[in-house]
Amino acid sequence: MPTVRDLTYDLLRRHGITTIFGNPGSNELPFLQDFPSDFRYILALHEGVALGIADGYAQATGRTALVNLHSAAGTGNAMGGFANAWNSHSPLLVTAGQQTRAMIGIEPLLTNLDATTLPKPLVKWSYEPARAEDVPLAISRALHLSGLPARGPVYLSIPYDDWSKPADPESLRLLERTVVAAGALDSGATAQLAARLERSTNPVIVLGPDVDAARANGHAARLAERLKAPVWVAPSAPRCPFPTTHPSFRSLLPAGMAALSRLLEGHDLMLVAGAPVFRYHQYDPGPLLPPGADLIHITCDPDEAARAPMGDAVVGDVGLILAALADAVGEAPRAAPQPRAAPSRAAPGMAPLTAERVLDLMNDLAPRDAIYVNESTSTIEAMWERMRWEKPGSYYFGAAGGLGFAMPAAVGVQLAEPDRQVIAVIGDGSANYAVTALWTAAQHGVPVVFVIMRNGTYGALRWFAGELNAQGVPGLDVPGIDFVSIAAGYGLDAVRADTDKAFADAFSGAIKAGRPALIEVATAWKTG
Ligand code: TZD
Ligand code: CA
Repeated sequence: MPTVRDLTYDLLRRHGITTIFGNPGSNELPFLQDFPSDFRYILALHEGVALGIADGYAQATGRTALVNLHSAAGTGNAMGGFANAWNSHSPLLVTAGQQTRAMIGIEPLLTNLDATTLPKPLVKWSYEPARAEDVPLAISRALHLSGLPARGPVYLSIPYDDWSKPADPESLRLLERTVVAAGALDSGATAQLAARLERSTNPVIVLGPDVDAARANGHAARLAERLKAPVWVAPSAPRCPFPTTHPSFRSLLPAGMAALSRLLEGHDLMLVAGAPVFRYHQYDPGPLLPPGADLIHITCDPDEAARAPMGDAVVGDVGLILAALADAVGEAPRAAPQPRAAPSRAAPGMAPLTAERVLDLMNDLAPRDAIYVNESTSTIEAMWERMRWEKPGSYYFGAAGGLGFAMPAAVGVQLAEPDRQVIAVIGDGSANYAVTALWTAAQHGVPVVFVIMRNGTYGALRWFAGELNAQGVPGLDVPGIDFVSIAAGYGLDAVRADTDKAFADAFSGAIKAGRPALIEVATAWKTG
């Protein structure tokens, strides 16, 4: 009879999982001992980084990724990552080692006290098996559940003495199971929805991250072409759901109610797919919809549908529904929307360069299918205005706004997408939350190019302080950090490049070299 541990590795293989992201402790050693040669362990030096790398990997592959954390302290270190993963519907199985069952009751060192409460409310399921024999079923359930819609992180706490116990022979049936999610509309419902779109005289399409997650960007483009509708990206976007070079593409919607409704005034129907309606940020009270407008919401997430304060919702497979609508809807009897004005180009200048100039240079010099993982918070609009993102999976940002996402996620995305160049665009504030991701990139030769935009300040917070009219706030500047030394210390090629030519040379050189690299560039605050 296999042990609980043997059966667990077989279950993981069965689900195509042979990579484990983690940071180990004593409670996890019995699971990791005699590590199978067909698995690889990606060590992160902090649990937030382990979770972030796994999040990037899960989003880019579209498959559940396994993260192994150490008890309560390790889970706590990863909580910011749970927030991002929860909001991006990232399929993650997070396991945490628990103390041995014989001692849990007396709370020895490294007990995960009330373990299942700890990650709530940022997981779909949180569980500690009642018996060792229940571990394989829990692993199987967690793997299926994380990957079923709406996807998301699940959490298992596993006492370390469970791994060596014999598995229940009946658990072998778990190896044979498949679970399939359906989620298309029937033809009648599709026709009804299509008719509603056809009746609209001025529809607008708003797309969110789950369109990109479903790799349905092409279906969305086909639908936009049939409907002759402009396409906006839902606010606070963590992914890019539509080619930014498509003539229907507009831009990122503002993250305030009044501003969003004002911008879409004149439209009588909003079709929103793959996003919550809406992930606002600043409080900007006003109407939820433009006057006279209706809203139809297509989402994979029942909770997103239920909590929306306006419109009608359809819960199902975003990709299948968009594809069916694109097939069903007749060609609209109006002219296609004019393409937006070509993105402006920033003038070359003296150091410090504007952030816009740095972005233009990256756009010019990076491969056309490069992937951008962003945590440069004051330049988000500038990126959406000018970057060329055409293929699915071209852009990632922390979905809960929790910093410490992008440096690790860039490593995970690059591991998942070895044939595309990953570029991490990171602010000099954000770069400090999960900087040890650099070490994992160096150790595994993951050739991300990290670009640190050094404007010396928490730029987005300075902007927000202005919005809130909050004067005299302390703690908004971050002077005196040498990212070149830090990156070199972790084993990367690292260089400071403050002029136009120095940046262009360093950036092109780093891409050509195919090794993990960091470029620090001084940028002007305020840009524009
Ligand atoms: N801590 C965490 C974990 N997440 C956060 N979002 C913040 C703090 C607050 N915060 C923001 O929302 S943006 C920001 C902070 C501190 C400034 C980031 O500065 P940066 O980028 O240098 O990375 P910019 O371009 O200068 O804004
Ligand atoms: Ca900054």
